[in-house]
Amino acid sequence: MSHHDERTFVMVKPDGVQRGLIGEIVSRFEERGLKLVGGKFMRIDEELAHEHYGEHEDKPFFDGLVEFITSGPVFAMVWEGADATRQVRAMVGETDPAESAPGTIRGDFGLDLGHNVIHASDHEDEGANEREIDLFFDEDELVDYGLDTAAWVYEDE
Ligand code: IDP
Repeated sequence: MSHHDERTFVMVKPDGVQRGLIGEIVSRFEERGLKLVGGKFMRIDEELAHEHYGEHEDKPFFDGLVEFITSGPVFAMVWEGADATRQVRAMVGETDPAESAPGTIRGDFGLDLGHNVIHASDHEDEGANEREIDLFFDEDELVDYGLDTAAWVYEDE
């Protein structure tokens, strides 16, 4: 089952929480066949925001991004499945909702680059998924269990 166990980090941002999109977003990943292994409703503090978005420190939008991501609660999650990081990014869409195809989460629920509803680990940034999971979750917050539907989602489970 080893190639079905890739994990990726996903977070409904403060705009997504306020707009009541947690359930819709969780449903999409469940329906795809991914397995939820961690979830946390939380508020991001200044320090965590700087760590999470450290790569954008020198960008003009950085201060606004930190202010936004700390402005209200987020719903952080870890999802597991075959090729999970790349598949989740495909479901999320482009960074800019205006460039995102209908059917993607940002393409269906967003119009504005600064309020793009969801974060998901970048599959093109090697190890970003594991780094982000470690930043947001302790090992004992990730739940190890079997999902009975896996035998139907995967041909070779
Ligand atoms: P990603 O979230 O699709 O991985 P990143 O390039 O890592 O995109 O940017 C992180 C977040 O910073 C984006 O999701 C978006 O909310 C915000 N952001 C990126 N570029 C801009 C910009 O040019 N103006 C305002 N906000 C931006």
